[in-house]
Amino acid sequence: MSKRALGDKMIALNRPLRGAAAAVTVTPNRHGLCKPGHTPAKAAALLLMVALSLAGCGGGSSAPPTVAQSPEDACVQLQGKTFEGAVITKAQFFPTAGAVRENCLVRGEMPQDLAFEVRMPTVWNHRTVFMGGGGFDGIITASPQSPGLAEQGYATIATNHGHTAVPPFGDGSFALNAEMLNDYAYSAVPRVLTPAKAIMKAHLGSAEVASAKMVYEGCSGGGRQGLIQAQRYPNAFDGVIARAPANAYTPQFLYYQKVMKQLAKPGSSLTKGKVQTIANAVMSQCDGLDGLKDNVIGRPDLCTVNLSALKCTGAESDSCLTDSQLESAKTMYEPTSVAAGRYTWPGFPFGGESADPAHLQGWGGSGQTQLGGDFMKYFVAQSTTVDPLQVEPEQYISRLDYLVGLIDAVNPDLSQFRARGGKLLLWHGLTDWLITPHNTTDYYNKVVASAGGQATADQFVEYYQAPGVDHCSNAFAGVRIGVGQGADSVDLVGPMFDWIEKGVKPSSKKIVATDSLAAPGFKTMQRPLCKYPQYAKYNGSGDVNVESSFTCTEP
Ligand SMILES: [Ca+2]
Repeated sequence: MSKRALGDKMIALNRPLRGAAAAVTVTPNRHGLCKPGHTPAKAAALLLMVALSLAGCGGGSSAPPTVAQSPEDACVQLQGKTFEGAVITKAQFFPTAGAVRENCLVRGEMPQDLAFEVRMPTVWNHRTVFMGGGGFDGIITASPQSPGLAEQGYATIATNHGHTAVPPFGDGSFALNAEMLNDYAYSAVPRVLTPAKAIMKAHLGSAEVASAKMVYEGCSGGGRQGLIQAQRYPNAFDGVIARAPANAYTPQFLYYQKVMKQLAKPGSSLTKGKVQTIANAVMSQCDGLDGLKDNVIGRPDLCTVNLSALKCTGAESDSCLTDSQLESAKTMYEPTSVAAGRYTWPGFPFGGESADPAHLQGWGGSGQTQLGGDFMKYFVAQSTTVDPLQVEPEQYISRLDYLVGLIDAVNPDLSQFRARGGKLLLWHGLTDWLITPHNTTDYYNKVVASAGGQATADQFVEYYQAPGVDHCSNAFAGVRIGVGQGADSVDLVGPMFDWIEKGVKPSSKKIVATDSLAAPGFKTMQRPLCKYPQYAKYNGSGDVNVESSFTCTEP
């Protein structure tokens, strides 16, 4: 067991029981008897016993001693039970596997097709994370954005958001069903939360669960869901971590359609070689602006590239662009305005250009075409047969306005969330070509303004940019998907809980990100993650793969 895991275990063991009249710490043992202090050897049965034995311990109650169940028995007996309208269709016990703690995984199902899972470690660290999904959802994720939750004893909750689909992006046809669309847009998380908490109370202990903090963390569509919670359900979570949020949902998809339309024009598509030509020009002109040539553009805000210099002067080749191809590049970078400015989408910064059609993100990649196509087809036109490129937004203004109100999460007024002590962390990769980091920067600036200024905002919101990081991560299912060569893996859950439990701001401590999947020829790197608008500046000496060689610096 690692030192950290051991520490968490001891914290769990030493935590006073929070039951009625529990004035002194008492710990039930395997036989249901009570005594001061704790017995580490009894850890496996301890937390389960808490729920069963509170009435009989410390309060002078005459309730009889309770016979202990094994953690496995306590888990599987949940099968078939109903909690707050959710039926338990699976209750499976997992023994310790490597560093992953012994846990109980429960699946709950509700109408129409809303399903969720709650994973409860036997030795719980008294912290719960609701893990967000992404794309069109439809699957229950088992992958946290912050690494190591199962190893550290976090309880986790996740949902399919009201329908079943195939990864990675799902299928947008569920949007033809109004109830499923509502679940996806905003209601799945609060609907799931009630039975999930009831299950946790039954298994982990009512008082323990009631006193524990809960955080939502998600990326992309999950980042949007996180912001929905902070904006519309301010009491649902103590903290929200929104990574690369798809919160300006409707304009984002209108941008995708605009790109698809541009690339479909005769002579306007961009070969992989041409995009690589653009990428090479950007990297050669902008990499060093952050003080270190390392294939990571740390200061895209300083990066300006004259794309017209790439115009073909002789025969067309992959090393130059025609006028119509330059127009395609401009469409990618520049802000989008649809329906005379009714829907706007900020452009993309330089860096992260990628054109492999197999990529999930990138210029005209499958992420944009599938998500954008299904949005225009099923969400906007509500048709199974229409060609997405033929759906003219101007003809669907009322429907688009409805979708903005239903799905988008752009309200910067977080005063209720702030008033109840809620904290928000925003994070975005700077080579993300599915959702522009400018969108998150814009939202952050609006939240700061709405809060009345930086000093007030600093009390409850922090924003982090991750240079050289693609959409949510540089890897998907263990495979490198984009061009990012930055440090894409970082634990934000730990810093968030320290904030909401102890009042320690994330920015007051060093947060270190690492490269989850080093590219061939590149060493695994560490970089400090810096609170916006700071950036990680190379100190001028030292190993460039070690975080101590960099200092968070004001631009
Ligand atoms: Ca650099």
